Amino acid sequence: MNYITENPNAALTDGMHLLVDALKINGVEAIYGVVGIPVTDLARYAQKAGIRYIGFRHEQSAGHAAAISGYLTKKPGICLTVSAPGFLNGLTALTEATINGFPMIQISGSSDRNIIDLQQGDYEGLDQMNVAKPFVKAAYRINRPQDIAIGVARAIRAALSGRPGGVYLDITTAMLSTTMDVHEAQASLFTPVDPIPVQIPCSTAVKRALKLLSGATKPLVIIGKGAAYSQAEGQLKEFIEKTGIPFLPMSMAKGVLPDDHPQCAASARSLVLGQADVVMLVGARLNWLLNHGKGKKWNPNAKFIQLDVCAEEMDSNRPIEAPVVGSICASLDMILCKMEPFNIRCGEAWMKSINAVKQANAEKMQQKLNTPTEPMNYFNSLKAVSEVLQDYKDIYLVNEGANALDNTRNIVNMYHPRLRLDTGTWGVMGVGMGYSIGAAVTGGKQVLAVEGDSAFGFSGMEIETICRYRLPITVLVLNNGGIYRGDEKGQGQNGDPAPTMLMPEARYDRLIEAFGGMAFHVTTPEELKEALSAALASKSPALINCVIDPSVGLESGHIGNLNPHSTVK
Ligand code: ADP
Ligand code: TZD
Ligand code: MG
Repeated sequence: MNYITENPNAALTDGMHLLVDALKINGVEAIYGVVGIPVTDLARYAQKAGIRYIGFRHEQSAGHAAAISGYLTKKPGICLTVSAPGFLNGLTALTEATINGFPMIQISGSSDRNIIDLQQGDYEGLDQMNVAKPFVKAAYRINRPQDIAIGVARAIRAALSGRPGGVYLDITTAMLSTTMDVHEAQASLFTPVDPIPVQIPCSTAVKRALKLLSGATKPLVIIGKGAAYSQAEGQLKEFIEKTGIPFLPMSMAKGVLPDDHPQCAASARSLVLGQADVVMLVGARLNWLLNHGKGKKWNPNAKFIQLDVCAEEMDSNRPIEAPVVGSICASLDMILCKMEPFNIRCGEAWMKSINAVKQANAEKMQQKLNTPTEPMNYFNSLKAVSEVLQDYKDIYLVNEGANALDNTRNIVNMYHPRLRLDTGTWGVMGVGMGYSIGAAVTGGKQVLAVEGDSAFGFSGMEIETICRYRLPITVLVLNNGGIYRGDEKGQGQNGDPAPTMLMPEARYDRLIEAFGGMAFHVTTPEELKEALSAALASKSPALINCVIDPSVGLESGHIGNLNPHSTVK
């Protein structure tokens, strides 16, 4: 229902109503935001028009919810913010969406341009569009209601086409209240045709890649979250199984093919990176997460094939011998279609050596998982989690922290695509509750968020949002009393706690009690299993405070090598 069908006798509409109509005809189903001047009525009208409005406690979480909904649906997630401070709070999430390649649009009200441009001191005045520009894929401002349809279409195209990303859409207070003829306004609306144009790769590039792969003795496929986003799991399964090549999933690509697939080399990561002679990257960048494709972790003679929609990604960190620029699904389709004469088949010896390492590492891991400790450590607690999750293989797993992140990634297997949602390319804390809410609202499945106690604190107030909307989200706080660990002594003279310390006895479970959710406090794997089973079975908001030994975390988790430890103590 648009403004005209709802108000058949109206002669005029205004920017606020027309914007809602434009979002509606473009298929927007949910808006994540925080209201205030000048967008409160906009949210009300959107709700009235049948768009779900999810109101948050902080714009950053609303932005993360929008970003993850973009990742899950291939439609831009929408975040709504007020001027200046609200806009800035949302901008971190919008920037992160851009870095991660998630389609998202932040729509922000903005104050009077005349006052802002002369710097005369308006209420929440800021030159928002120009502030946003360096951080986002595109930034636009709509000054007149007759430009709304075009403005929204441009934002959608920019968010979705090529490498997806974050778009800032500035809507001025004056524009929102400007009226125009209702029939002209409705006639201006449209939906962009083919906003994600398929990019077909060049067949010469595909043949070059296949030739390189056919000469490999130790081939490896690395699957990244670009492949997960593209929903390329069907083609990837066919390619991997036809060729017998081992694969390594990047963190959020876990589950594109199941972690227990016989060709999954995740638990032989060092071996495959150190020895592979031809590496095929499918929607994964050679950034810090892959040591930029060079250095002691990599076979120095490895040659690279890269499937990516973004041409300038090629050679970004090291030479790419066979770039295949195109949409991942289209590129894999062409590879599958042209591969027969190249006779690509992974040799048995390579898979055998991988399997030997996988088995040895699995045994080492089993030993750690099965060793009881008091208090619990990351291994025996996450073993309990992974056992309970055997009955919940189809739920979202949101994950952030340092040790809480790395250990969960290593211990908890994923079996389906796009269910593991984590700190992503930036390694940012604070995505937890926003991603959980966005996934629950968008995907209609329940969510388990495994959170470090520090990580949880960045968005913890959103448990009120979770309870208010009665979302099926269980938050598991792995509480070791600090950032990395919780047993450090402060070095000051005044008895202040160490920089890494949080409150050792903090009872995060009591927070959710304030909002009527289910609360658990657990200190043993048995209690954890029982609490997690009850929480997940309830399909309602729950928080488990899980006490972890404060002394067992590693500084910076698994990326301590990036920490510039002082040489002078
Ligand atoms: P990971 O962190 O999992 O390694 P990255 O975010 O670094 O993954 O890389 C994802 C890559 O996927 C980006 O370079 C992006 O351009 C690419 N990508 C995203 N969507 C598509 C698509 N539909 N087709 C091709 N490439 C894509
Ligand atoms: N701020 C932001 C926005 N992102 C960050 N990554 C950090 C700060 C620094 N940081 C990390 O890189 S991990 C982490 C911080 C603060 C928290 C680690 O503590 P945790 O997890 O309790 O979440 P563990 O299990 O104690 O390691
Ligand atoms: Mg911690």
